[in-house]
Amino acid sequence: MHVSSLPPPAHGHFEVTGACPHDCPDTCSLVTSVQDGVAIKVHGNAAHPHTGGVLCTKVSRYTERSYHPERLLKPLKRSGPKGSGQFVEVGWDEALSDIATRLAAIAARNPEAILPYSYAGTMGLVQGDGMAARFFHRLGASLLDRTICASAGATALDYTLGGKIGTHVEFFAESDLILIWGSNSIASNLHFWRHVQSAKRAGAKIICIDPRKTETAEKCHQHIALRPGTDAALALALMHELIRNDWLDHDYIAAHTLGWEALRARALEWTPARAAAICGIRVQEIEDLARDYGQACKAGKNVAIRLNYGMQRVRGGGNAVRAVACLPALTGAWRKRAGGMLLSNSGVHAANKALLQRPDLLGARQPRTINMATIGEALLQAASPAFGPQIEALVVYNSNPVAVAPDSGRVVQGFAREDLFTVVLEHFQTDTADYADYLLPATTQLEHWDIHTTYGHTDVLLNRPAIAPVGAARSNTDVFRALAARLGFTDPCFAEDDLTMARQAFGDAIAFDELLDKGFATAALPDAPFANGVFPTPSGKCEFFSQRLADAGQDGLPDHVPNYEVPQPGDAYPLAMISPPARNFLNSSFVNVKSLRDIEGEPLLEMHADDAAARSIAEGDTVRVFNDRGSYRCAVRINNRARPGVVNGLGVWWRKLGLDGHNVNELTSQHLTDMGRAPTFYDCAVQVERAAETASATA
Ligand SMILES: Nc1nc2c(c(=O)[nH]1)N[C@H]1C(S)=C(S)[C@@H](COP(=O)(O)OP(=O)(O)OC[C@H]3O[C@@H](n4cnc5c(=O)[nH]c(N)nc54)[C@H](O)[C@@H]3O)O[C@H]1N2
Ligand SMILES: Nc1nc2c(c(=O)[nH]1)N[C@H]1C(S)=C(S)[C@@H](COP(=O)(O)OP(=O)(O)OC[C@H]3O[C@@H](n4cnc5c(=O)[nH]c(N)nc54)[C@H](O)[C@@H]3O)O[C@H]1N2
Ligand code: SF4
Ligand SMILES: [Mo]
Repeated sequence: MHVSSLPPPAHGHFEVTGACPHDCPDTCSLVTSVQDGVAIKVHGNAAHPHTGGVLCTKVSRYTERSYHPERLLKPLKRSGPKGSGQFVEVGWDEALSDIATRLAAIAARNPEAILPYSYAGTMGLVQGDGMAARFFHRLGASLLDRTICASAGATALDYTLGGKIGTHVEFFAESDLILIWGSNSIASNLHFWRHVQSAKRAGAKIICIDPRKTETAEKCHQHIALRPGTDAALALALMHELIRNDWLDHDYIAAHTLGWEALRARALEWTPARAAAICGIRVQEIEDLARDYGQACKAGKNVAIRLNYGMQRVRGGGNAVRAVACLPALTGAWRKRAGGMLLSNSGVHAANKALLQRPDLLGARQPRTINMATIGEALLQAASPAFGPQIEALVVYNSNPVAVAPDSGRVVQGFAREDLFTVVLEHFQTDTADYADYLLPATTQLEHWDIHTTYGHTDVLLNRPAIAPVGAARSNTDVFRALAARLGFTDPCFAEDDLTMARQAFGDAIAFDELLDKGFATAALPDAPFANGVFPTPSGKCEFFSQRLADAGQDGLPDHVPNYEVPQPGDAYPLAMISPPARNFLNSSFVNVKSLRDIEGEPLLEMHADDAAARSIAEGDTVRVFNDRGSYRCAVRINNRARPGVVNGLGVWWRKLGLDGHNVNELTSQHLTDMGRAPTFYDCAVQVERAAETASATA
C-alpha cells in the first residue's frame, strides 16, 4: 500500500490513512482510496489490529456523506425569520468580518455573554477544542461544561478507580464470562463485539443487562431486562450474594480497597428480593447472575464487565457506575488481564491540553461555566448577579444541540431568540443550523489534519487530509485562526498550523514518525491495569467509600438513587421511556444520509404488546408520545424489544426529518445526574396514545 506524504496531489491514485472522527469507542483507522483528487472509498485499515480492516455500515458510506448533494459549500447568512432556515450566500471575507465585528462589540461589554457550544462531532484534538479553545480563552468567553454524554460515568470512575482506565478491549477475547452492562455493543461498539465473538467461540458465557432486548442482547446467552435506572440496586444485591456465599477475594479487598466494612453493611441491606422488586426482574435472575459471576471469579476464571454509558443517563447514573465498579475489586477480577471492567480507557493517554487549548490566555480572568446539558434554560435566562450576563452570542461547532440536547421545547425557544447572535460551523443544514445567523461550511475528516485518542482501545491515530476541501469549506481551525486575526489576537499560537498542533498533542510521549508512517501508534502499557492495585485515587485504593464524595455532602458509598420519574400504574405518564441510538446513525449524524436513513425507515417507538393492547394500539400505527414537556409523533413497533412498562424511542432523528418536526428530546428533561452534572435522557416518564390521524384513517 502506498501511503502518501502530505495531502496527495490532484492526479494519480493514493491510499491515505486517517482516523474515524466519530464519537464511538472503536476509533477505527481508515484508509481512503483517492483517484485524481476524488475520494472513491473509505476502508478499514487492515494493518491496524483494532480495526481489523472492518468499518461499520455508517462510515463505510463516508464518501456518500462528504460528497452529499446537500453538503454546505459556501458561507451563508440568514435572510428569513430566525429559525426559518432561509439563507443567502456570502463571501468568506464578509462573513468573517461581520462575525468578528459582532463578537468584538459584545466582548467589549462583557465577553462572558459569548458562549462556544461544541461536542464530539469530531473527536479530533485539533479540529475539536484546539484552535477554538485558544480563541475563546483569549476572548474570555464563558466556558462550556461538556457534560452531554459521559460525565456522570466519568466522575463516578474517578471517585472509585481514580480515572478512566480499564481492561484492554482486546483481552475480552480471552474472557470466560462477560457481562455487557448498559451497552448495545453490536450497534455502538462493533469492534468490541468481535472480541466477544472470539470469547464466545472459545466457550465464554455472555450476559447482557439492558432494559431493551437489543440486537446485542439477542446474541447473548442470557438477557436481564431490568427497569431503567435500577442498576445500582442490582449491583448491590449481587454484592449481597457475593458476601453471603463468600465469593470474595479477601486478600485483594484487604490490600487494594477502601471502605470495605461500610460497603459490606450497605450491601447486606440489599437482599435479592428487595432489588428484584425495584428492578422489575425475578429474584432467581439475581441469584443466578451472582452465582455465575461469583463462582467464576472464585475459581480464578477471567471475568470481565463491559460497562457503557446506557446506565448513567438517569438521576442515579453516577452511583450506578460506582456500584458496578466495586464488583471487580470485591472478587479480585482485576488480577487477570481478561478480567476487571471497561467503561472507558480515555484516561490512558493524557493529551497536552495546556499546550493545545492554552487556558493561560485567560490570564487572571475566570469566566463562568455554562452546562451544555441545560442549554435550553441557559439561553432563556436574563442577566442576574447569580447567572451573570444574558447569553448574547453562541458559536456552535461539532454539535447539533437543537436535536440532541434534552427538553427541545426550551432549547428551540432559546435558539429562536431574535436578539441572540448565532454562528454555526457545519457540514449540513442541521436542525441547529436552521437557527444560525451565519452558517459556515466545515471540512470533513477527509479534508483536514487531526490526531485522535480513543475511549475504547489504547492507540493514538493520525488523520491526514485525503482530498482538498469540498467547495469553499474551511476547517474549524482555519475559521478560528481567521477570527483571531480579525480580532487582533497576536499570540504566536494563533498562527500555528494543524500539523504543528497535532505534534503538540502528545509531544515526545508518542513517536510522531510512527503516526506519519502507519497512521497509528501503540503505547506500551501494563496488561492488567489494577492487578496489583495502585489505583490513581487519593488513597491509592479502589474507593468503595469516597471521602471526596462525603466531603461534597454526598453519600460516600454507592447506593440506589431512584429515577426522578418513576412511573406508577395510574399515573398520567405511566411508561418509562429510554431513547438509545439507532444502529445506522451516530447520534444525529448520518440521519440525512439517505441510504442509512432508508435502513432505519422512520422514527420508531418500540412497545410491549401488553402496553399496546391496553391502549388499543396496533403494529404500525402512528402514535403520539407525550408528557408535560412536549410531544412527538412516530410509528410504533410492537415487539419483544420493549419490556412491559418501558418504551424505547429510538434516537436521535433530525427534528425536521421526523413526522411532525419534533424528535424524542421533546420529552426528555433538563434534570441532572447525581454526579457529573450530566443529562438524564433515559429517566423520562411518558404516555402514549394512537395519533388522531391513525384513528381516522382506519375508522
Ligand atoms: N451506531 C451508533 N454507535 C454509537 C452511537 C450512535 O449513536 N450510534 N453513539 C456513540 C456515543 S456518543 C456513545 S456515548 C456511545 C454509547 O455507547 P453505549 O453506552 O454502549 O450506548 P448504547 O448503544 O446507547 O447502549 C446503551 C444501552 O443502554 C441501555 N439502557 C438504557 N437505560 C439503561 C439502564 O438504566 N440500565 C442499563 N443497564 N441499560 C440501559 C439501552 O437500551 C442501550 O441498549 O456509543 C457511540 N456509538
Ligand atoms: N434522547 C437522546 N439524546 C441524546 C442521546 C441519547 O442517547 N438519547 N445521546 C447523547 C450523546 S451520548 C451525545 S454524545 C450527544 C451527541 O451530540 P452531538 O455531539 O451534537 O453529536 P451529533 O448529533 O453527531 O452532531 C455532531 C455534529 O457535528 C458536525 N461535525 C462533525 N465533524 C465536524 C467538523 O469537523 N467540523 C464542524 N464544524 N462540524 C462537524 C456533524 O455534521 C454533526 O451535525 O447526544 C446526546 N443526545
Ligand atoms: S463509527 Fe465507530 S465503528 Fe464506525 S468506523 Fe467509526 S470508529 Fe469504527
Ligand atoms: Mo455520547
